Amino acid sequence: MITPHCRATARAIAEEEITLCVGDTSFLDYGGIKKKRQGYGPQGNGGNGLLLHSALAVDPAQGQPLGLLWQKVWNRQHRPQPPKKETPRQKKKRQAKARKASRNRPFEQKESYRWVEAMQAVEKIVSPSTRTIHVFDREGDIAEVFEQLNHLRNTGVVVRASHNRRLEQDPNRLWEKLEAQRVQLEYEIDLPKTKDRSAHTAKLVVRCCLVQLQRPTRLADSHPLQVYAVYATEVDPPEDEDPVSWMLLTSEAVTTVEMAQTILRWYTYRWRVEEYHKILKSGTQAERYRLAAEGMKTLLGFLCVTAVELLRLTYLERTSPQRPAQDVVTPLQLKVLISKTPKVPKPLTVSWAVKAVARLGGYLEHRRNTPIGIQVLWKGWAKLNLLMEGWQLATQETYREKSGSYTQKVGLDQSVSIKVLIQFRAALGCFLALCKVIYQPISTTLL
Ligand SMILES: [Mn+2]
Repeated sequence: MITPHCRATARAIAEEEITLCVGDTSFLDYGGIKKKRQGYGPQGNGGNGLLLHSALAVDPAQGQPLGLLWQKVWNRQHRPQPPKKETPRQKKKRQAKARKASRNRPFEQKESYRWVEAMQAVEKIVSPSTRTIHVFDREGDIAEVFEQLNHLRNTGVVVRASHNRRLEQDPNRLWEKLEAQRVQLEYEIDLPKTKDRSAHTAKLVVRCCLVQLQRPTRLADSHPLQVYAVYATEVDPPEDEDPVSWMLLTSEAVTTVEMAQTILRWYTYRWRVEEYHKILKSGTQAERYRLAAEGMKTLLGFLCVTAVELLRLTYLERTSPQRPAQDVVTPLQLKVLISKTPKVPKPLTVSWAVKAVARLGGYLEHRRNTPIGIQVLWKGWAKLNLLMEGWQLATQETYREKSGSYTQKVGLDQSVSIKVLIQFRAALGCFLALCKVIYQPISTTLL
């Protein structure tokens, strides 16, 4: 569904030497759906929903989100109910059997395959002259991710380590090895707010070195897994907060302190993908719908593109406010925004356009100190779409008076075209189903 959007992102970064691709998985909860459960599945402790894994391109210099490069939506399978009168021994036996079955499943069928799948899929669509560096959190610390680097030409990673891995030909494990290194760098970094900590400037001490991770037995035949480790720990954290402690593993050569600093900065950009998932849920309200799973997966394609566009807009206002407004809004959106602005400045910049959208969403301009937030931008965006629809309806009305026909519509834009597309997909579905019905008897007679 979002393939055209991913291709457009890839085209936009084709000239870049390096692009970051930040990845993360999010649960979409549809627990309120009592019927139409088919196609949804459990998540965490039961529940009913979908899983969404996103790979978001981010510019390495300023952390500007650029668009999605890959996305996957899936659902877990409901487990069969355990037999009612089960003895503890039978239960143990059943669980051991399930564990063994999941161990023996090929990697491609496991959920963790998504991290490697993202690396492969992105390398396929990004230009061969661009190096893509994936940024993963601790969930992405799986040996297959590092192993995959041996098979891809233009792909690198920055992964936060989760396991205190053994090292090849070294009695120390990863953490011990890094703690034994001297401090190479002390510096300060701005950290965004997360659920575990407040937004603050952290003072970090950084150690780094080259390590060779021991291969798990399932990868015994593969090339050595050689990566650089960058270990940053916070000194004097804010009161009542745990100090930041990041063990980052990267394919990129960390031979200077500047590079170590760059790797740490890149890791902070991983937060963009979390923000994107947040917009998808709180802004476009992706969990509010009550559709059958197939329809929901299709609709998600639209919501995702809208959400990522909003994220891009929010950051463009901060990273390149002076670019022309035409870069972020369509001609029709521009017309509506100009009509809604009392004093139109010249030239029209990104900063003006984003503020104009935010103002529609209730942004108070006299409070200049507060940066434009995602919430207010989302509200403004929704209102802008409504205004555009009105604008289009009005222009169509005059058109109809002249020609007496509805069929030739003028000025189709986003909100209207989304509806048309959904209808088109439904029609296409019917058509394909019909084709199947007609085609099957023919093919059986032919055989
Ligand atoms: Mn995660």
